[in-house]
Amino acid sequence: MRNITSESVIALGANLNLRGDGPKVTLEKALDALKRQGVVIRAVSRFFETPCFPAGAGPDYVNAAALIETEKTPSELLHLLHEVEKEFGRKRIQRWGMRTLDLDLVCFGDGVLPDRTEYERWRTLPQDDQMQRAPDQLILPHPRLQDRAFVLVPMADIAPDWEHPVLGQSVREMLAQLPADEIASVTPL
Ligand code: PH2
Ligand code: MG
Ligand code: MG
Repeated sequence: MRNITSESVIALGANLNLRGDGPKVTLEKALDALKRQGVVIRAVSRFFETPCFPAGAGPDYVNAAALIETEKTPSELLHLLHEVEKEFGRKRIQRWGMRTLDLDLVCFGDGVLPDRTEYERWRTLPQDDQMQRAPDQLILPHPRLQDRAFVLVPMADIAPDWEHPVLGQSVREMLAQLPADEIASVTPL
C-alpha cells in the first residue's frame, strides 16, 4: 500500500516538561520535526488541556491532532512517529504512563489494519485487559478512538467528517455519543 493518502490523523499528547519546554511547545516542535522528515501537515487542531486518563494517574495533558499526508506506508509512518518520540525524550516505561511526547497514529485513510477480525478483537477488548495488554502490531483505526474525548475533540477541528471504516460513524457522530462532561473537560488552551 503506497499511495498519497488524505485524512490520516496523528494524535499528539504530552504531560511532562522536556528540557525547559512545556507540553505545548514540545508538540509544536514535534510537528516541525515531522515536516522535516517529509510528512505534509495539512491542518493542525487547536491545542487543548485535558485531564489525565485514567483520572489521577498524572498531570493534565496537552492534546492536539494533525491531518497529514505521506507517501509512507502505515508501518513506515509509525516507525517515524516512534523516532520523533525518542528525539523528544520519550521513554517507554509504563503503559499509559506519563510522557514528554506521545504521537499516536489514529487512522490511515479508511484503512483497517491488520484486518477486520483482529481490529474487532482489539476494539472490543474488555476494559480490564485494555490496561494490561498492548498489541504488538499496528491496529487501525486506533481501537480506543471512539472512547476518548481528548482524541475526538481535537480531531473534530481538522476532520469532522472522517468516517470510521468499521463503525460507519463520522467524528462528529462519535463525539456526540460521549458524555457531555467528558467533552467539556477538553478545554482550548
Ligand atoms: N494518553 C495516554 C494516557 N492518558 N490522557 C490524556 N488526557 N491525554 C492523552 O493523550 C493520554 C491520556 C496514553 O497515550
Ligand atoms: Mg502512543
Ligand atoms: Mg496515546
